[in-house]
Amino acid sequence: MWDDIWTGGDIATMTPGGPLYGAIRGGALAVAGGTIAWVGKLADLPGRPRELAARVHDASGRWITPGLIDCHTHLVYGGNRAREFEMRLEGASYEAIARAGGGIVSTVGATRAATEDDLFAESKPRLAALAREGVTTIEIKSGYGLDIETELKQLRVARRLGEALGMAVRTTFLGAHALPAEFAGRPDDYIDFVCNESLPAAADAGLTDAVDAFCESIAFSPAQTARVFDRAKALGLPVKLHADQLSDLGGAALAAGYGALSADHLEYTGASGVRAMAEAGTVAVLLPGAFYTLRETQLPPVELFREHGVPIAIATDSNPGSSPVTSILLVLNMACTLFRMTPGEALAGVTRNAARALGIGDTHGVLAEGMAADLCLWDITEPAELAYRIGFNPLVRTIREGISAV
Ligand code: DI6
Ligand code: FE
Repeated sequence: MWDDIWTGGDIATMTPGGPLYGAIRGGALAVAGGTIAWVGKLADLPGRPRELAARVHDASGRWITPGLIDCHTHLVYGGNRAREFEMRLEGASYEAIARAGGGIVSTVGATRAATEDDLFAESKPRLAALAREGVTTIEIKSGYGLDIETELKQLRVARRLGEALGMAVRTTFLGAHALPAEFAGRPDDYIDFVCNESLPAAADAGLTDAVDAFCESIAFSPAQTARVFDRAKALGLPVKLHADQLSDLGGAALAAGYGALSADHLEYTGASGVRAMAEAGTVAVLLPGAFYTLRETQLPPVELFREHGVPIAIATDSNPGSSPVTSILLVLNMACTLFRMTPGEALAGVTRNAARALGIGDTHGVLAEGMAADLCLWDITEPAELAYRIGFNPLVRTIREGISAV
């Protein structure tokens, strides 16, 4: 006997290799103990729904997709940068703003100053906004603390938020995000601190599922990034990387060399980086919200990723500076409009491939027997509607691990 069965709807299973979206018209999906027990055509059910499950739900005229996965965010931070946005539009340069104490440094200040409860309260509406659009799993990075106490505070808040809103949260330690003022002019000393103190502290506390770094001329060099990755590997933690966002420092290839789960941004990644990612099975995480906000013109090499079979995920990059985005549906649209991805690729980018980017592809991201019963029910006539509309939310309900969430 199953717990629940959904009948009468269409199902975008997102399993690869078959029809577009892995679509099953007139499908049925059964859940037992929080995992998917059966999925297929209603006509092929091994009996009558009422005899097979304790509860039968009619999904008629609607589509069921996997719960959406936002695999790259900096969602937990203090304050905001709206005033800075205004200043830039009034003509102030990024450098002038930074000199006046703005930019990422101001977010570090506000995040350090916030109590744990304040940080939780400030961040919760952002996570709730994503939940209302069908996000059931989210990755949240540290990186606005840069000292041990605040990095751990961010990660604890991320975990608490997941419990409060019934979402799966994967935490990523991003100590190597920016150089804190107390290490001004001493980036290698700061990397020592990350490797020997803050990263081990996060790992010891059991607060981090992966390790990330910002490899860029305005952040950390490939050599410094490699030191952080060596330490992560020694601690048994998987890595991912902010790579080639503003220039090609070879970040994608560096990440691939460490067997990274993902390399993210990638606007400036060249052919050798793409090949290295293909060989390593590293997922390309594209972030159209940052591309849009920064008015970037260099497009990521989407066609090369396709040619080499590199899985493409997309995410909000939700952060106060370069991507103040809390809409996964808007990101689907941006991926299509700005990056010329297809709606099918975009949906795979927030389901199957996003799961792989988090190392949970064996249990999440597709609707198949044995996978987590994380589902969204949408009032749409075809899956492409999710990416096609702008500013419209057709979510009817979300189920996480078989239980009603939104
Ligand atoms: N890349 C970015 O664009 C953001 N962080 C990162 O690693 C910027 C974050 C910020 O401006 O607060
Ligand atoms: Fe980011």
